[in-house]
Amino acid sequence: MNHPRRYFLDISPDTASNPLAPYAVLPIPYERSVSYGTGTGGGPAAILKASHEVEDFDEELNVAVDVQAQTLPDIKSDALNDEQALNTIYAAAMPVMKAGRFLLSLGGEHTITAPLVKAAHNAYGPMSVLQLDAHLDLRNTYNNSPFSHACVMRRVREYGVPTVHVGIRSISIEDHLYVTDTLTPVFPARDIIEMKDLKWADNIVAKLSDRVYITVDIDVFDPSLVPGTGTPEPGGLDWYAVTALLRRVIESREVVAADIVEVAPIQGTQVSEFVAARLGVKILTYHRHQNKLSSLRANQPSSAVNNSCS
Ligand SMILES: [Mn+2]
Repeated sequence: MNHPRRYFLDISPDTASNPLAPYAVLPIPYERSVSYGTGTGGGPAAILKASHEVEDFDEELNVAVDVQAQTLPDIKSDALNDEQALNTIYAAAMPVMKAGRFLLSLGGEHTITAPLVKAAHNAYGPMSVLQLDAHLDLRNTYNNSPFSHACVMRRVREYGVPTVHVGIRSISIEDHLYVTDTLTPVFPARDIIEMKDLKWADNIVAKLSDRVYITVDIDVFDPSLVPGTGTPEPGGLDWYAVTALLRRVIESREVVAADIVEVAPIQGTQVSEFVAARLGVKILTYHRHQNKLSSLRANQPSSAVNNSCS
């Protein structure tokens, strides 16, 4: 494919290439252990393209979307073995995190989260990982590989990083025994959907340490909203549940980095990559306004908007 390089958000090329911007976006088109549908390698480019269609105003917070984000070069790993590829991801993430910049990584399959969490943990210190996903990904190996997307959270836990799992609705016996043995917190999608208020989100936040890395497998959403993913599962969360949780977490914890993975574009529809792009923008916008989130409510004029319009 010979299209020009795309940036995250429809912003000036100067900002999108500024290595001092407070936010950085890392496209990681890594696809090798997919076990069912294919196409996650095309996820990052599709998300970048879709991000140009996201409006410059946040309808929930009533603020301009004025996130200064540098888009880093794609991680190219086709010529590398699994271990080398993951080391390359680690090496790209580390300087961004060492500089204290917020890194949003775009996958690619879920495997990429392991080196990203390792870098965050080494750069920032103790933290927990919040996983939004249909699946636990806690198997020790899958298809004879420890690098499978189905094992990524097991690898993360081997770094000594505790994990909290949300939106889960597809569990292997091995996953089940592991979370039971280790008392790992799991919040099934069914329980969240049946809750009448946002107490479920508070229960999740309570399980997180002060510092948090967020990984969003796009299959946390119901496949009626996001059909373009490798292993779709019925019974997923909707847009408002996912964004309410992310808002609550970013408001009350130090979120240092995030990723959105497993987007597998389907020809003829853009909804999957657009949801991912919109979610990425939401995460960055929540983070940019984290100190004011509790006071920013929908349908109230905010000083940020008034200033930008005056
Ligand atoms: Mn999944």
